[in-house]
Amino acid sequence: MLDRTSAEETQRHAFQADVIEGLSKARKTLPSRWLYDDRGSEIFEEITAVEDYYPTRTETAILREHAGDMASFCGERATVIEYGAGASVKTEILLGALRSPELYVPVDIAGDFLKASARRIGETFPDLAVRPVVADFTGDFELPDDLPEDGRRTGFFPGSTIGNLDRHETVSFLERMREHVGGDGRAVIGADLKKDIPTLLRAYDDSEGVTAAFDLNILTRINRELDGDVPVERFVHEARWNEESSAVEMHLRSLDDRTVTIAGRSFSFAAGETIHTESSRKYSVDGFGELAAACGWQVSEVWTDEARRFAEFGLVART
Ligand code: AVI
Repeated sequence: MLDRTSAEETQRHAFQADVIEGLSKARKTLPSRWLYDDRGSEIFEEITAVEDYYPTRTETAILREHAGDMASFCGERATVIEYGAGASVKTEILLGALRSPELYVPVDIAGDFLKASARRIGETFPDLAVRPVVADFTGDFELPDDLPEDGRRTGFFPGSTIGNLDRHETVSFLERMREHVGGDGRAVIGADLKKDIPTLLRAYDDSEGVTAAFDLNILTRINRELDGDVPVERFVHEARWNEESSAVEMHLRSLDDRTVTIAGRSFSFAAGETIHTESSRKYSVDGFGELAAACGWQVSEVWTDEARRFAEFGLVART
């Protein structure tokens, strides 16, 4: 395994390469995963508690209300594979409802974070075996080959993180998950549903300014880690609806014509030009079903809230 310093160095190089590539494009863009440095992750936690940002509390309520049905759906002696290990409360709701679960396999690229959440789950559920896997779940990776044979496998992907993947990543992800769970497998996936545009835009440009701080933090990160001179206060956060991709987009808009230097390179902005920092796709129940069907799944259950803001999809592997 890489030691901490070389892991950080590798990470910094990848960040620099993505920033240079993204800001060199005619339409400037940055991969959204770079929003999550320590400060970004902290601000994201704050977002989940903001009144205008409905997804987290809505999904948590759906999980609480339907945990018993979800447990039946997963079956007895289940192995649960969670893609991304960050959703502590949601994970605990599902695991707590399962009947004699066999094993929990959290998958996350952040080794320290993964270890901490695996330890916490182990303490909360002392009878449950926990087998963390360090991997980037948006790429190909293998599960340990000695997972239990009895009991079904369920892939768990809450949080509507699926909405942050592009079309190609979403398809590969659903196909990979299908392979991981095998013939009799299941999946429980949280996805945010299409709704009126003002509600969507408010969720991504909240009145408390927390999402704006989250978005702008990527510029602070660029200045700190890549020796940049971007005047953060001369950029503003913006949320836009993109009908074609059915996504809310976050952008950072430059207020002025300016040239900035990052990692020794110059990048020019026209006043009003933006950097696209994230897309958050919103699904219809039918649209999600069609996508899942194209990736080897069938929608069996749709657990949703009364206002149908958010859905937890129960998928069955098609054989
Ligand atoms: C992590 N992800 C599901 C969030 C979302 O809603 O797309 C990220 C986020 N960006 C701004 N607010 C929340």
